[in-house]
Amino acid sequence: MPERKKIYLVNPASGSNVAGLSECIDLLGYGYLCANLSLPTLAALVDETQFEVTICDENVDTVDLDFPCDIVGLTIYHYQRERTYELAAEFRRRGRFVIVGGPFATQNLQQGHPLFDVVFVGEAEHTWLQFLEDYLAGRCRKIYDEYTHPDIASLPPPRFDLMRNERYLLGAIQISRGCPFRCDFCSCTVLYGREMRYKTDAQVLAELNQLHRLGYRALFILDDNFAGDRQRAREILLLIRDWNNSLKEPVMFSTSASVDIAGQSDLAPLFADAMITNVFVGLETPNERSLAGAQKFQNLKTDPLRDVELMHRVGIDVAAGIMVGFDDDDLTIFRRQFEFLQESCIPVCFAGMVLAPDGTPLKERLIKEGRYLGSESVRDHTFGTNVVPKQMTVEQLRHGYFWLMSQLYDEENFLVRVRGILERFPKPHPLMKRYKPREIRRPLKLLSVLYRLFVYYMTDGPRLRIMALRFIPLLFRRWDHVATTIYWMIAFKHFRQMLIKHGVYKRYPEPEIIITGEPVGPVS
Ligand code: B12
Ligand code: SF4
Repeated sequence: MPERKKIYLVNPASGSNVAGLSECIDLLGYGYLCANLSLPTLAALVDETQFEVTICDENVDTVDLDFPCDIVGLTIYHYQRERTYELAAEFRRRGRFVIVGGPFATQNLQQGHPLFDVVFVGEAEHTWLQFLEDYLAGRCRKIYDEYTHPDIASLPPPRFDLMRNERYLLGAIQISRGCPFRCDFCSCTVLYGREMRYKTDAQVLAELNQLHRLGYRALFILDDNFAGDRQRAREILLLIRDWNNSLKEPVMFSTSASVDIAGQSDLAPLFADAMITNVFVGLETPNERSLAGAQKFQNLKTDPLRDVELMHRVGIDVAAGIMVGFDDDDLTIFRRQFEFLQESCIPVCFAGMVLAPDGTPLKERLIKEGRYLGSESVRDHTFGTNVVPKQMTVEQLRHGYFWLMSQLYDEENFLVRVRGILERFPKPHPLMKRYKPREIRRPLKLLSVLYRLFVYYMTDGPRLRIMALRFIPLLFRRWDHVATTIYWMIAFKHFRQMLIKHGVYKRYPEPEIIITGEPVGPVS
């Protein structure tokens, strides 16, 4: 039998970022939030009699530049492109055959790139198999493009076994691809289409069981809009609920969904029953004209604050995504957003400036109107923008945004939101009685997390010490939610550190008073 060809699949480091909770992951004793599923998904399709696959995720491991292999496969997302280019250059220098795929390749490398022998454009389930066949036959193309969206209902479970599972906080599972909505700033629909594609019940169960066997007790359903098809979402929620009920040690989930799930009377309770208790929703803005301008009509058909409250009342910890700098936003938006979020009682808010990703209708419109600043400034998604807003200057937008962030993550304001949600939370779900986080099997690790958190709050200045003291009565009042409250304390550390890193953890004058458009520095 001929020797198997060796494939080394590498996910380059993503760098610190708000969405990945990078500033608190070390405190929790993990390397990264969750795995990216592109490489384990492709690895599962490989014929093992012909190829041997090794996966390295640089977020949790060290890349071996001299790894003995025939093919190096890199994944490339926008935020890791510099690192991907660096690695590609190193591997090429060592004479390796280097291939690349992923959202950045789909949107920016359609014509190929001198650092890569092969570029994959689009979702690669079909083209990957074609490439492997061509490689063995010695007739590879430079570009493998796929402009249709493959059916995911026949995919084998991703090769989770090739990942360093002990280094991820959450296990990752993808149940669907696509989103039916058409928000003009979103690249998900550009990449994965508007038609919802779901895995079958059998696939979902196989993946859940595998992740459970690997020891995960917290999973991230990393779909863009898991409830995009309400009927299928209901079926899957029931499936997960029953699966969870059958387990001695159940699992907690987080995912993303549109806020209007709460308007469907049975859906939010079903999420809670399935133990999907952490849901990210794109609230975006309280400015209805901005929602309409961004084509986010689903948020207009509902009352977001009421929906959030409904979710809180069934025990779902909502995390909010919001943006400032839409065409219909003027300088009053920053305070409006702040008040809206305080009223929402959502502790964890991911706020950003409006940004136009590649391939989106928003980017096309901005280019036509001469208001697109170029993709380079997208380097940092959370603290950057590539949009010239209509009703303020870029400087005013930045300033207002920094003001908003420093208000949201002011100790007192954060506590107000935590208090609010705890008042709304019901008793924990009965399954929680059987819930044992992974850390419980390593009590020393759990103790060291608590110790590091304690040291952080006690030694990083008087404001944090006072905050910690004010958390104590909350912990006791809702002892039944002590773990979630500690999670918010950890998340607060992340946001605070992120703001400090970006020089934003300061007091800014309120944006209404900025009228000159000149850069305005923080006040002490
Ligand atoms: C989970 C996730 C995260 C996790 C991290 C996951 C990780 N370890 O990297 C968290 C929550 C931390 C996160 C954060 C962010 N994310 Co994110 N995230 C995702 C999400 C939901 C799933 C990724 C995944 O596993 N997909 C499943 C796989 C199977 O799909 P895929 O990667 O596209 O792979 C297919 C093809 O692209 C191709 N392919 C991919 N790689 C390769 C390699 C080879 C060799 C080949 C042949 C083919 C190939 O084949 C695969 C099968 O078809 C995607 C959206 C999505 N639906 O994919 C967004 C997504 C990747 N995120 C995105 C963004 C913008 C962000 C943030 C910047 C958001 C923010 N504002 O802060 C941050 C930055 C993170 C950072 N700096 O690390 C964008 C990236 C856009 C781009 N052009 O690069 C996406 C696509 C969402 C979107 N809006 O369009 N994210
Ligand atoms: S609902 Fe979310 S995933 Fe769907 S198009 Fe809008 S922003 Fe994108």
